[in-house]
Amino acid sequence: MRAMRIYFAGSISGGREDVQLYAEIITLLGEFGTVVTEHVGDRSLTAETGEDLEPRLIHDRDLQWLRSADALVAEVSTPSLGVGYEIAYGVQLRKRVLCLYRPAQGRRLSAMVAGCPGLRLIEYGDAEELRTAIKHFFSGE
Ligand code: 6K6
Repeated sequence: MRAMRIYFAGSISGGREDVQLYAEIITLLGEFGTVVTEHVGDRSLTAETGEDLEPRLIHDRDLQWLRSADALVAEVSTPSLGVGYEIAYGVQLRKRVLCLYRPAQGRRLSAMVAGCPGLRLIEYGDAEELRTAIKHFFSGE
């Protein structure tokens, strides 16, 4: 049986404040399958420089990876156009979609994610809750 392919989505142009957290989530996801987007947790990929590739190539490559994935896991605490776009695409393709959100004062998750029936949304506060949410999602609970 081939390993599950997991597409992890996290903010790049939207801001890299959570990049360390993305790297930790990618490590956790590695217990359940192959993460096809490990670069999202790479500190050297910044909002200003990004990857040194044409936007069209990034777009087509990322959507190809998403089509080939079994599940999409998105960290949505930092708002990102690209992550929202990937979530919509994953939902349209009827992929399994998990959105991870850390509530904080002064911000609110977009209703387009919070109200989407095609995904699982988990709110978490610490690393333990994050781990539990990911474990439950991949064990089908
Ligand atoms: C240009 C400017 C900053 O970064 C870039 C290009 N680099 C990217 N390389 C790989 N994937 C990307 C890149 N930019 C966006 N993505 C995809 O969109 C990733 O899969 C992320 O999950 C998501 C981030 O979207 P934005 O809008 O925050 O960049």
